[in-house]
Amino acid sequence: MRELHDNIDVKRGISPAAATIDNTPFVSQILDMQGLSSAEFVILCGSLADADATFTVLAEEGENPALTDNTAVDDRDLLGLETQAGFDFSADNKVFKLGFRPSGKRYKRVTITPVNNTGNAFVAGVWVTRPLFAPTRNPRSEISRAPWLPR
Ligand SMILES: [Ca+2]
Ligand SMILES: [Ca+2]
Repeated sequence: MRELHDNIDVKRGISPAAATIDNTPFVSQILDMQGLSSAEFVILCGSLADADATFTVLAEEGENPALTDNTAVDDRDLLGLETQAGFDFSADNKVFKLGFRPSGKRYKRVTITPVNNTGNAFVAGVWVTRPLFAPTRNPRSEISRAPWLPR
């Protein structure tokens, strides 16, 4: 099965929401990498109205489900760099991606932090993951509850 559909699982990253008009960070849902061979965080920009704002991307990980033990993901465990996934005010309607390799740390999170933003900024995100087992279900994989996987 080489098609994408049965080989990926998608999860909420950053839901579409009212515009952010200050420098409040966009914080993703925490991804659980158990049962996944890799994951990609996809950032979708809507309109970015500010004239000089920049948006930096930070990837963090840990062993605690709430990431109370968060540390920055080592660049070696990323596919592409956080700087390549970052953007500025001119990135209206553009899409960016940042890949995660299995690093030994189970939980992942992406934070997008605006600087100099006072205009309306719309930013959303999705986790696109590759489970160890296919086919995956739609809309949500039940892989993590599969009885043959370690708890
Ligand atoms: Ca813009
Ligand atoms: Ca500004």
